[in-house]
Amino acid sequence: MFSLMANCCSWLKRWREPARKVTLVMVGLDNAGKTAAVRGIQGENPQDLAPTVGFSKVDLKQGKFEVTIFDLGGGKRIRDIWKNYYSESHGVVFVVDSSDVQRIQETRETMAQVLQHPRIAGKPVLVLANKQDLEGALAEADIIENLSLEKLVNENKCLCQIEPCSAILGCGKKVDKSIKKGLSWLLSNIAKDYEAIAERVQKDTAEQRALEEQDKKERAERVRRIREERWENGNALKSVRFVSCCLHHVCVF
Ligand code: G3D
Ligand code: MG
Repeated sequence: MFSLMANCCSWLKRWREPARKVTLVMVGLDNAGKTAAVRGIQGENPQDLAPTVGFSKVDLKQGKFEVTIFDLGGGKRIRDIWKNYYSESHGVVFVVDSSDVQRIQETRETMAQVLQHPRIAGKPVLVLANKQDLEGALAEADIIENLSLEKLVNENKCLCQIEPCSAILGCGKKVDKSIKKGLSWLLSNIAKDYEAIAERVQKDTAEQRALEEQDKKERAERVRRIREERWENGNALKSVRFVSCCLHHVCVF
């Protein structure tokens, strides 16, 4: 009887809690299946895809969470923008193409760079070992070994869960259960430490905005100076032309 009342109280407490806003960054090499996974979670056809140019932002509701997912382009040249999204992220979804054995080292190096970043280290990470439906796809244990996942997450103090999955299996309610399970794991681990992560997100985001603002001012100042120099040079050139024109007239007379 007592435990029933305790359960009711904790359910009531959770029910009255306000919705929590969570931002996730979804990264991984190009072609890993990030957009397919996010579309499946969103309830849209995961096979109806175009390559991600830059990034796409997806807002969805998951139980008590209002989730924003930044699905970032994974091409080598665009990976440099990922760090711009780290400060506002509460957690990470790293998608791996388990069938692409040739690029597993590149995946390992990329994952190491993400987890080592000071604005990511310490945050929870979900690894989706995607494309398990393809023949020759690496199994969970092989992925853990090839990515040195245990070492990586221990060194960077990231809670981590790996889910072997297939993003093209279905969408909405029919999305691969492992993706659903992984997402619930990630959200519940963020919720457990929500105040601390949210405080960090707020501080890091404010710092990043201040840096961006400073950058913007410096760039504007540089442009102003270049324009000023050009204007001065232009005027100097006009004076030279004017003087040479006068001299020419003097000579003619
Ligand atoms: P990205 O966003 O990480 O770059 P995409 O990757 O989601 O755009 O997916 C890249 C390609 O992989 C797509 O095929 C997509 O259909 C396929 N794909 C994604 N997930 C899976 C999966 O679990 N299994 C299989 N077999 N294929 C998957 P196309 O042909 O459109 O390039
Ligand atoms: Mg994409």
